[in-house]
Amino acid sequence: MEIAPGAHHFPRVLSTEGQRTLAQVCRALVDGPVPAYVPIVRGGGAMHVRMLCLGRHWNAMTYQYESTRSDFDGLPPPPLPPELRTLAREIAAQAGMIIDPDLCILNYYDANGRMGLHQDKDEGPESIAAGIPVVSVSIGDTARFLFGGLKRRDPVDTIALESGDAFVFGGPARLRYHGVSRITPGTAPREIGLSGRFNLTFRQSDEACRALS
Ligand SMILES: O=C(O)CCC(=O)C(=O)O
Repeated sequence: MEIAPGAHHFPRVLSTEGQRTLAQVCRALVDGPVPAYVPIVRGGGAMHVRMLCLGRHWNAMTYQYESTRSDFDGLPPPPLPPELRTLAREIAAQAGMIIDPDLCILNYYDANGRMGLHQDKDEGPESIAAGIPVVSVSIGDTARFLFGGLKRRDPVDTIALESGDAFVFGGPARLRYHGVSRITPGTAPREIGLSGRFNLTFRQSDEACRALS
């Protein structure tokens, strides 16, 4: 379903079994040796998610990617698992887009989880100018996803992102504002054994663009 030029919502790209497997992978990662944490942003406020970056770390103080978590514990982020990279590539292809992601931001939302309207613009000028998409995959509780325009004050569409859904925004939609206003607790399919919501956003940084060229 094309929401806007370059923005596609794919309901239930993951089967129930696929969601269950992904939930297990995400849980093992966020509770693993390099655990998810609640980032403090540069204004001093705490984010309303637990975050774990894979491949490269997004520093919430500098809004830059780096090889160690210098705003938290100094550890290198876990690598991006190859099967997740493949999943992102396949979903982008369904939208007619190409990505070779080198990083993923994995966020866990509890019942009070949310994320303010923002643009994803830290991946670098080359990646953004090329319109390389952000590929988002959601599992667990349904989120009220807000998808706006290129200016913060533009009107927003509200889209329910359910468990197993993907959302891809690239090309002319790459810099659209987006966020999550709320989670609906208890809406995750019972079979996947997850309370709350995981969202994974796959991205390709300029470093990866240069390595490929
Ligand atoms: O959780 C979502 O659906 C959106 C996540 C997001 O906007 C981000 O990680 O930048």
